[in-house]
Amino acid sequence: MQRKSFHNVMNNKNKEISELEIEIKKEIDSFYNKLVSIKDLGGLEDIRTEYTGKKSFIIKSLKDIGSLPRDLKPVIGRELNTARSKIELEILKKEKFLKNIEYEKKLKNEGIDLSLPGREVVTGKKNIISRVIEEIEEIFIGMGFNIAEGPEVETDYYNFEALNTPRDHPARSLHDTFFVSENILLRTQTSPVQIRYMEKNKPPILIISPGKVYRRDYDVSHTPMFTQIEGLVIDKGINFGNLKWTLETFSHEIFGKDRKVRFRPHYFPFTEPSAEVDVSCNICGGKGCRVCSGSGWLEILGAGMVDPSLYSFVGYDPEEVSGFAFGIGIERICMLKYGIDDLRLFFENDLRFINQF
Ligand code: 2NL
Repeated sequence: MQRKSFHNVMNNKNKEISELEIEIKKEIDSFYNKLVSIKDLGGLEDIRTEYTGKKSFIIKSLKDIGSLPRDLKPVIGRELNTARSKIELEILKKEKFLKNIEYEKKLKNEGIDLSLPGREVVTGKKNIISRVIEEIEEIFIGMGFNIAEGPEVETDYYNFEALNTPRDHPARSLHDTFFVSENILLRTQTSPVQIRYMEKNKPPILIISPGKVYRRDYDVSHTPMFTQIEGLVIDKGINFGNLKWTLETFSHEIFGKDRKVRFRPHYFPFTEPSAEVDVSCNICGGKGCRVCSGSGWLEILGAGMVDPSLYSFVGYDPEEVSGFAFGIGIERICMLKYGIDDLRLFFENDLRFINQF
């Protein structure tokens, strides 16, 4: 119960000063009685308000002090202020004490049990395509090649024109191209990177250009985006023997020395002569099976001697230099290396697929 204020006590003007002091002492006693039973900070806030708030006995009495006889004012005023300081100090002490207890409790609850097993940290993994690109890059870097990169959005000129594929060339229909505008397109191969490189550099040239390429196709063996590494070697006296050695060496590094390699005549608009390169099928050992369609061979890349007519686009003299080029489809290499039978698996990002590697 909140007591009224000193004012009421003073209604009887003759009240003795000792009686007023008893009132103050009663208030302090009642405060101490309550304080000992306070067990938490919430309860402490309640008695802080009850004994030092605007409506508390002490504060109300201090306000009403003007109504006391002149000689009592300083004495009672001092006693009230002393009582107030005492109460405030006790509350602060108790507050510190309770906060300490709560902190200890919190520490205990949050205690770390070192015997518990650690939480698994889920980390990302490099995509299998990226890993195979890196593996292929290492092989060619080992042979002295440099890596060249370029834009995925290309001009018609660098993607087709400068690669011997003018608009009316029948080979254009081989690539279903994503056009951005009449002359801007998503590159269908990484050869434009090599044209740009030749424009800026003189032979000897020894580069590979890895990257994403785009074609309008979608089924088990085609996706609208896929990954390619093209290679280009140009110098004085480069011949088909150099091409054969380079690609045989590559095939053995990536698939193993036990695999046979063969070169089959083929056609590309930018190379002459051209070839496709096969490795012997590892499933049937070359006897013929479902994977190699009974042929005993698996196609892994296309290549050829750079058509001399290309040199006019980049200012090289075809009488001075010659070279070879090749193109490797990364997804195809991955499929053969890891026995993956659907190209679309690479792009679906199913964790069950990704986590296998
Ligand atoms: C394939 C075939 C090939 C090239 C790419 C090329 C590049 C320049 C000049 C001449 Cl700059 N040729 N690239 C040559 C032959 C084949 O790719 O089947 N790729 C998956």
